[in-house]
Amino acid sequence: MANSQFDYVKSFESMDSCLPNCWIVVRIDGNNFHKFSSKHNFKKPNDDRALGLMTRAARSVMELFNDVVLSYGQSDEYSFVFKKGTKTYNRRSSKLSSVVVSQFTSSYVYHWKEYFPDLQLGYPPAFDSRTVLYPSDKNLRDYLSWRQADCHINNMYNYCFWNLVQSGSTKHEAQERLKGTLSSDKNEILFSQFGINYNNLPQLHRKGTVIVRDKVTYASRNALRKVRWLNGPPLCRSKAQSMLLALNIDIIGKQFWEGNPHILAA
Ligand code: DGT
Ligand code: MG
Ligand code: MG
Ligand code: MG
Ligand code: MG
Repeated sequence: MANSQFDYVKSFESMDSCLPNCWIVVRIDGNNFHKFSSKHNFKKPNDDRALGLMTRAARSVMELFNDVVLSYGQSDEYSFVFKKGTKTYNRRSSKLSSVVVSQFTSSYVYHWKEYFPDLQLGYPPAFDSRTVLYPSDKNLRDYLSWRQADCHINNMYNYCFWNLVQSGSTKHEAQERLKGTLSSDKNEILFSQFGINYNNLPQLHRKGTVIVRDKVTYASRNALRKVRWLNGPPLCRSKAQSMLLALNIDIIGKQFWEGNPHILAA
């Protein structure tokens, strides 16, 4: 029924193409994961199975979209960075964010059993999604730094909070104890009360996870040791399938970016 009397309704759809020449970031975040993590007895403050499943789902997104040059995840969120010049879906914001979050969510459910073999999924989880544009490399790096700093701040708070609770404080008392404390105070609580040296806690918890593609040259040999190949070791897959690396390293400092200049050059 081409050119029918109904065609005009198409014009009500709004154009939502992302501005050219900007980094496109799609961030997904678990919807009410406070409840979801509690219902599935996630380990506190970090459940490595849950974090592993998040990274598995992020890998699916990067396998679907070759133009995602980097992704960064922590807690119940992942950010996907599309290269500045991507033409995927004509840069339509709603199409990008909806397909990313849909692929992520279905993968999360699809792979659940591999990460929680003894626990049935209690109900279908949902994730929200948004698209944000960053016009400069500095803006993009600051965005990623913001997310990694958030990971650090929450992680430190949560380690203190749950150690206080596990050692007999009520949640209210733990909250009161931590109110107004600085990072140095929390370090001290962890060390003197619980014998925990914050800097020795797993990098996965302190830094979150950054996923990059092959071609990666390493900022340091140190970083190389922390590499986890997500889809098999290099050189044994066809070139068509890109190799994805998961790293639990600092992305705030310049070392990561200077060691991997191709990411911002994308
Ligand atoms: P939202 O995003 O506004 O729908 O609400 P939530 O509840 O998802 O809140 P959000 O995203 O700010 O915080 C993430 C929640 O997920 C927080 O309650 C802690 C929980 N969570 C995430 N990862 C873990 C984990 O590894 N272990 C545990 N126990 N909880 C986790
Ligand atoms: Mg959430
Ligand atoms: Mg929230
Ligand atoms: Mg969150
Ligand atoms: Mg269609």
